[in-house]
Amino acid sequence: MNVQRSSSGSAQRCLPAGLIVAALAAGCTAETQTSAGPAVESRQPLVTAVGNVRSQADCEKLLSLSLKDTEITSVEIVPESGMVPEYCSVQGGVETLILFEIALPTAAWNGRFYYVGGGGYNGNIPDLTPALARGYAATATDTGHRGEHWDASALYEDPQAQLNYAHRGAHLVTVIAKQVVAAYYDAAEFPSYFMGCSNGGKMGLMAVQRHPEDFDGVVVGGPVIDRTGLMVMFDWSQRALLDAEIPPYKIPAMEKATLAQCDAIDGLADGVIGRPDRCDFDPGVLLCAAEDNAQCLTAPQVDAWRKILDGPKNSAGESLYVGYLPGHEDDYPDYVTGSGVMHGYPSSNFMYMDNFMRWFVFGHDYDPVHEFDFDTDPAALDRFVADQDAVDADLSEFRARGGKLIIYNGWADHSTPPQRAIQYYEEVRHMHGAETGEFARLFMVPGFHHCSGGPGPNVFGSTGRPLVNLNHPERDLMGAIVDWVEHGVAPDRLIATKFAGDDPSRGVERTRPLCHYPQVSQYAGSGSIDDEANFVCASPTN
Ligand SMILES: [Ca+2]
Repeated sequence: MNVQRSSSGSAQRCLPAGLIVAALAAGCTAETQTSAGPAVESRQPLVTAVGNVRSQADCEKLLSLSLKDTEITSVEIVPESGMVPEYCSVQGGVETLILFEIALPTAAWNGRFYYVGGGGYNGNIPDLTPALARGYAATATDTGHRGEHWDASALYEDPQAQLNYAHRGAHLVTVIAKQVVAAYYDAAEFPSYFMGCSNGGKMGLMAVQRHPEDFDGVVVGGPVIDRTGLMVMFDWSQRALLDAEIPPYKIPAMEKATLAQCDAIDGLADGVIGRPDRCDFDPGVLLCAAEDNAQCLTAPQVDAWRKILDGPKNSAGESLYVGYLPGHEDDYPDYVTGSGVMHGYPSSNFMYMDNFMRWFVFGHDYDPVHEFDFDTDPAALDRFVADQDAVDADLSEFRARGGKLIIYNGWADHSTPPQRAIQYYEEVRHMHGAETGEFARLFMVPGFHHCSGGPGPNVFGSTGRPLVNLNHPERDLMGAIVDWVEHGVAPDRLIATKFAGDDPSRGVERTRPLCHYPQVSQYAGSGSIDDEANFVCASPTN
């Protein structure tokens, strides 16, 4: 949809006639939705309160909707619980197998639609709570198959299921869900949003590249941009660890070594590595001088870590994909090194790679860690590029429709490598030129792991994070994308919060700005380094 904007950038969008029973403020806007956590200032209210209470009968009426290739199998009113308002839950399937839930707040709808992206190989319907708590009518799908997030076995030798998983399932459900939202609220038009991380980030990129009409605003986190290349990279790191597993008890020494060398490069020795891309770290600094112990790495372990940082190469030394950046290796056991026994299995990178290689590419009996040939076997993945990779940098159609895209990636992401997100954004900038920032912006997050956690300020409304500061235009990604789409205010910076012990109830420990790439956050020279107000976003000086 197109959203009208005034030249001053203030909100001009009104909800469809008949929806607005109670407008709580002048014009079309009302009070910002109440959110849990520390109180914060809000630059301007974003969420329009809609006072039209829908009844049980309105919910049940949806059972009789006639929708293309779609059956609605059940509806029920789910009572209010904590931050989640009462809603009408609609369950069903497209083409009988692409299962979905659509959640429709009965009284607290903010007038917007939100597709919640799913992680891994999806296979189950993601939790809609984060969307409901923000006031959205929301939907999500299992993308057409059932299974644990790491399990791709249901996709074996089934091109249609693979296509549904890649992007078709989410698109079909988006189309259907919008029709259900329109019927339930009697709303002709409403803005549509997407947010997801990891595979959910891929789904967001798939949408802007292949179904640019689906969403007005898309938030993409830690995206699996090209699954084929990433799986080769994951295989490479597991191969590297095959005869040199790195046990969890050595991880603190690795973290200490990278912090010692890389922390201050960003201008502040503050325990957070802001420019890992500027740190020329060599694992050789940890080579054991004498006996192997927890504070050092054996020569094979040093070699394995070098390979993990370098990324996959063929025998001619040609790079096949980026590697990881140094810093904040505390998540290595989860993502890269696993338990450190059984050759490092099972890290999540191993699980996703092993499932892809077996169930998409080579068959059940294939052992990718032992058998993959980095000279000849990458070509075997080429047949999956067209459907499974989201690498198209031409976003012209999405841009022309007025769509806005926010991408974020942790600088300390050890699943989807930060350098790949930068490469993709640079490709988009190359395609769209100096005006790229008018519709697509990238935010790199210091000390942030894959989609969540990490020693840096790590709460800014991303997928799977504590539900605080909801809909705030600078502290909540959904607030930021709405501000951009509906108010024309592009996010120059976001504000990320580090809570003590990563527990919002224990209070704020530090706030920092996240800057619109290629700008970086720089300390202004005075005041607390734990207060974002004392930082500026500026072009990098090194
Ligand atoms: Ca630092």
